[in-house]
Amino acid sequence: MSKQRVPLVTHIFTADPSAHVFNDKLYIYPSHDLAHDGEDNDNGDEYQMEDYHILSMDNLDAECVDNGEALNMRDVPWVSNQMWAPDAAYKDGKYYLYFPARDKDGIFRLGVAVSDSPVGPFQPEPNYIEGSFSIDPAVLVDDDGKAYCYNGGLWGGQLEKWQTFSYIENPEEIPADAPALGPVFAQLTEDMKGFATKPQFIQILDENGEPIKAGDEERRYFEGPWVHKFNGKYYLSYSTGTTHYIVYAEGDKPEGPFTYKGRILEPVIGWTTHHSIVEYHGKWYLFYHDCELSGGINHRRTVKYLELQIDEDGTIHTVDPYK
Ligand code: FUB
Repeated sequence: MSKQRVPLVTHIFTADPSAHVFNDKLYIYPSHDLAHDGEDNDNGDEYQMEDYHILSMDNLDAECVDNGEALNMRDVPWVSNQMWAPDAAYKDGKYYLYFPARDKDGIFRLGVAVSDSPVGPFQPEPNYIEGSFSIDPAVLVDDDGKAYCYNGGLWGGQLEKWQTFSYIENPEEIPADAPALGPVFAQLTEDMKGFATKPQFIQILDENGEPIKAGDEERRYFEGPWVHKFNGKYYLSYSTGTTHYIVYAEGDKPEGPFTYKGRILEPVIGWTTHHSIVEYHGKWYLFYHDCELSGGINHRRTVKYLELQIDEDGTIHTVDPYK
């Protein structure tokens, strides 16, 4: 029976799935949603996650296995709370888990932890990645072995506070007709544990080559970047946040610029939408989450997947998650 569009696991709540194929198996690196008594707010205070559980599937028909706790915030010296959406990468025999969390000053940073196994346990580096800020790391290891980190999120993800690359506690709102912010791009060092280049903002352009504007909420970047390669081109996909779409843009280089192409996923049940795109046995899959199982509780999400249709020219067909 197809497991498409149904929760991959139901014994814990999982979100923000970053899917990868390692050794011909599928590994999913999700956030682990926990109960929260407070109100939902624009700061994301309801997302109080403390650890990561890696999911795996021998193939798409196999059971999805929870491999247990792979990293807990109590073991990461620089973290105070909120371990949000992670990603993972493999290089030279080691697996790297990248994760955002608040440091002891309440500022979101990116951390890295290392393991010999794709499911951990992961050994965290003692400090966050120097020069990192904001949330939602996604790492692409390119065909030439160079690795790139994409990241950033508005509102609770604090990206507006870093618009000058220095921390501003109370930044001015970005005018609707000004270029939108982010995402952030940096090349990783050879050892995968630091930034080799200064973080820079990626440009996302419209069909006329003009930057997408901050007020263009159906197309502007909000959070949750992902980059996949298809026929030699780079495809940056992301959440539009307030309008709840997953959209994508196409580029010739890993650092962009990227030109907006269209919508991948219509809104899911729940406020957030967050995805990854992976090729497995010659087909393309979208991993995503929604709040159907919890009846719409925003911080109680479950990870699902569905097959994507991608044309030869890279065009991705829009999917309605419930049709
Ligand atoms: O899971 C916490 C946050 O919600 C993630 O970092 C965002 O992408 C959104 O899904």
